[in-house]
Amino acid sequence: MTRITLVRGDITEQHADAIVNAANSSLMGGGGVDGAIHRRGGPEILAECRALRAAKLGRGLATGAAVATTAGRLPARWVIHTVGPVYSRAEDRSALLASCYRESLRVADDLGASTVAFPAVSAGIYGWPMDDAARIAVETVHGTPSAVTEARFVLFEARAYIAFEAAVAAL
Ligand code: AR6
Repeated sequence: MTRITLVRGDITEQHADAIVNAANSSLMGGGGVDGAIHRRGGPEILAECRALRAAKLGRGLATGAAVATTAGRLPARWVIHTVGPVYSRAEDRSALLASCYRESLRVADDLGASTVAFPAVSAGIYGWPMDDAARIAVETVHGTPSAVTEARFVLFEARAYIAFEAAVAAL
């Protein structure tokens, strides 16, 4: 049974076995959480991402998929990179967002990670409305069987924390 916890803060400072990165399919870094993780974690993470691209992800990491690297100088042991969908009003991409959380938990199980910190995937640069992003995140983690003992949502902004609190209360 995975316990869901919420904290306000910066995911790069989290002491957890793994932290999840809201990456893009290139795995070559970007803004938001992705930028912060590569900046604070140092060049080792990017070097591993390059190696993964060269070895088995020639076309990049698909939306909804997840893959792990070590965490360089971060307190966590691993970074699980996942690619959220860009929000669209025209098309329902919720299944892809749910897949990010399911696949990240699957990778965490493969690694033997018991504590995993998640950001609000897709709810920043990718434009997903926060309440909906929070509901999908919380319901998916709650509904996914895994050996992870703690899934910690690390929310940067007050409005994100409030949205996740409401989503947990609605479970
Ligand atoms: N710790 C925790 N949460 C954070 C942090 C942090 N250090 N920094 C930002 N957030 P985003 P996305 C929050 O944009 O929407 C990148 O360029 C942020 O306030 O990081 O999935 C990638 O390379 C928001 O609530 O991820 C992709 O191109 C949430 O994390 C693209 O952005 C997610 O915001 C991915 O966009």
